[in-house]
Order: sequence, then structure tokens, then C-alpha cells
Amino acid sequence: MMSLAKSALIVVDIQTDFLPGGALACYQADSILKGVKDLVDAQYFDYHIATQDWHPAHHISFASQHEGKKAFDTISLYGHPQVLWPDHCIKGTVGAALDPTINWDNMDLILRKGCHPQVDSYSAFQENFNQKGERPTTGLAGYLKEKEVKNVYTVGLARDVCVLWTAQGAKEQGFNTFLIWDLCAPVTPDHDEITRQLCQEHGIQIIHVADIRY
Ligand code: VGL
Ligand code: ZN
Repeated sequence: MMSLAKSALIVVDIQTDFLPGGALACYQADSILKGVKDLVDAQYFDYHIATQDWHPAHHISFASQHEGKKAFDTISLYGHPQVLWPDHCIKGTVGAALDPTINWDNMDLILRKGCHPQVDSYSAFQENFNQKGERPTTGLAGYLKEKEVKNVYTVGLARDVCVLWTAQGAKEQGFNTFLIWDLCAPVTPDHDEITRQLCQEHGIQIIHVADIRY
């Protein structure tokens, strides 16, 4: 039986704490909201998926949990580098809420990540390394593959962290992977160059929203 290639949009972490005034506000993050809203409203893709960073209080990624450390310090955690963040996206708080600009009713799936107290999770596909040296899957690759999705498009926050890791995860799982550059905002624009380089190295195609005719 013939099957047509399907596409999915993954809208990453568009939450109060990553927007202006939030605990971990990304650079000019409000500038992407209208574009993401319009793209989601168009329902152009076969599947629309969102992620929501959803940490317990006292999460291991919070600088507040590490004596003598401050936000944006890097430590070694289970043998891998871990950036320490300000307390953010604590489950059930206003900071963790999805921004109401986007019509979340139009999502097929909303995936929460970073729920384990001792493990961070940037990618929508896999948690970061845990105590056992594993990266547990979220099940998203299986979900998309069962639906015969071949093309994955990523937007959201933060371009240099969770969007990038999600795009890398998508590519590793064999999807044709696109990062819509102007529908993402970074923690810091200082990372723009390295983000572009990493996309190129990993075979992630950087595009702009104008490239999508919807
Ligand atoms: C993120 C840092 C910590 C993100 C989440 O959504 O990019 N960044 N937690
Ligand atoms: Zn987080």
C-alpha cells in the first residue's frame, strides 16, 4: 500500500518563564509569538505537537540546588556537562503555563518533559543523561513513526537549547529535520553562530517561515 510522507510541527516550550519578564526569558522571545500562532492556526502540517518544560520544585537543573553555584554556571552531572538554570517552569505555576497567544487546542499532543527530579530533558525525544548513563526515550519518535511522519519542523524556545536538542533528536531518529530560524528565540544571541554550525554538522536544515507557503 502506498503511503504519503507526512509532516509534523513541534512547538517547543512557549511558556511564561521563557518570555519577557519570565525567570529564564529568551532574547526577544515575544517576537516569535505572532508567527508561531499563525503557523499553528493554519494547521498546515499533518500533526501539531507541543512540548512543555515541567519541573518539580528543587529540580537538579536549578542553580539553587547546588551550594556555591549560580545560574548559568556549568557543572559535571553524571559525567556530562550540565548548565545550571534559574528556577523555572515549576509544574503547576504560572511560569510553567503555555503562553495563551498560541491556540493550544490545535495540538494533537502536548508532551511534558523534565519531570524527573534528578534528570534534565532538553529534547522532546530523549531525556538528558541520567544516573545510569542512559537517555530514556519520551516515546515521541515511536508516536511519529507509527503515524508515518517523515518531515519534522521545529520552532519555539530556546533555539540554542531545547529547540536545537529536539531537532538533533529528530534527525538522529531519521526524520528530515527543519529548524525554522525566525520562529525561535535563543537564551542568548551569542550562541547564534554555534547553533548554525551544529545544525549544519547534524544535517538539520535551517529555513525561515517565508519558505513555508501556507
Ligand atoms: C530550556 C533551559 C532549561 C529550553 C529548558 O526550553 O530551551 N532551556 N530548560
Ligand atoms: Zn528546564
